[in-house]
Amino acid sequence: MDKSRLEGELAMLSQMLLIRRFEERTTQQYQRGDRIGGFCHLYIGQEAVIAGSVAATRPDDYLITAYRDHGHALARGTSADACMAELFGKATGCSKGLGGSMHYFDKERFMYGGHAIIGQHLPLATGLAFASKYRQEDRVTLCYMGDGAINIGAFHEALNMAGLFKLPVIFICENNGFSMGTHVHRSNPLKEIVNRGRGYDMPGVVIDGMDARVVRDSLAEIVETVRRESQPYWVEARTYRYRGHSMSDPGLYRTKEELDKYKNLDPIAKLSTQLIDEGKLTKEQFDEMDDHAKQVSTDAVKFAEESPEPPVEALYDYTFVHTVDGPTVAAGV
Ligand SMILES: Cc1ncc(C[n+]2csc(CCOP(=O)(O)OP(=O)(O)O)c2C)c(N)n1
Ligand SMILES: [Mg+2]
Repeated sequence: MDKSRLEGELAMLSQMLLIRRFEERTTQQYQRGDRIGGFCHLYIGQEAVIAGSVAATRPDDYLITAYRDHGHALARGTSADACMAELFGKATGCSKGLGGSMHYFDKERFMYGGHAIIGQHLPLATGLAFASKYRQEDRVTLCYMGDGAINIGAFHEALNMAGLFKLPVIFICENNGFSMGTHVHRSNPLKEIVNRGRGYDMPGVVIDGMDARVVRDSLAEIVETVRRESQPYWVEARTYRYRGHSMSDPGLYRTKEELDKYKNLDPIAKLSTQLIDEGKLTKEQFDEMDDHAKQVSTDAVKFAEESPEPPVEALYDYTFVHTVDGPTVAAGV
């Protein structure tokens, strides 16, 4: 394995560890009850999808996702401090404390959210891809969604237009088997979700979303095609979330056997074992990486605790109002 490939794999591993440890700290802080308000959805188990994608793309490719967004921001390089502070509703958060868990945003890193309404962000992804094509930039847009999004009207409008205008967008369905407690085969008639792109003449592939190397290699090829040809692509990444839908979900709709089966496919264990078996990483080096991820996450809690609340005047910032005698204006920005 050449040096840059190894560095890339170590980066994927450290991103996955950071996401995992960050979200474990998040769980502790959420359960205290006095620190993190609103809904909070964990990405634990799905980390290989974003780590592999980031390894296959450029930092200036557009990225947009749904509300299970902590991993997407962390892997893109938004600091754990800014991510934790956002959960705490602090002014130093990546959305200035006004968005919370479901609305991370980092324009500097071309991360266009964090969107809470299912399927809402798909037309935005089509718009981002349209913008880059119109401006003759060679960016691709990565649009992540859950399996629940494929039954929403906006999904079909967004894919239709992306297909019609041949836009450079990769729609990635993170199929974790469930929309809240509803199994994917109880919410749509398709035997294979990968076939959903066919109606829009999009090539589609199924990838193993539990294996970071597979995600990286598959996406690297797709990204190359999409960038070169300017065309949309449909990807079904099969994955699994280990935790409940949100913090308040006891997850009674799945069996212990099912959970155990997927725990054996853990993406962090998979990549670290591969690297250790190949002599590219020692157990001690792995432990050091893990300790670092834990420390960064612990430090992020401290940073969030010590950060200021947004000022009261910020209440109307980034809010759009319609005036009686004029056009829509942004208030307080
Ligand atoms: C339009 C709309 N309908 C319903 C909801 C409530 N809701 C929140 S999450 C969710 C399940 C979505 O599941 P999926 O798309 O598979 O994403 P996952 O949670 O598995 O990541 C639903 C129905 C919503 N946010 N938006
Ligand atoms: Mg799902």
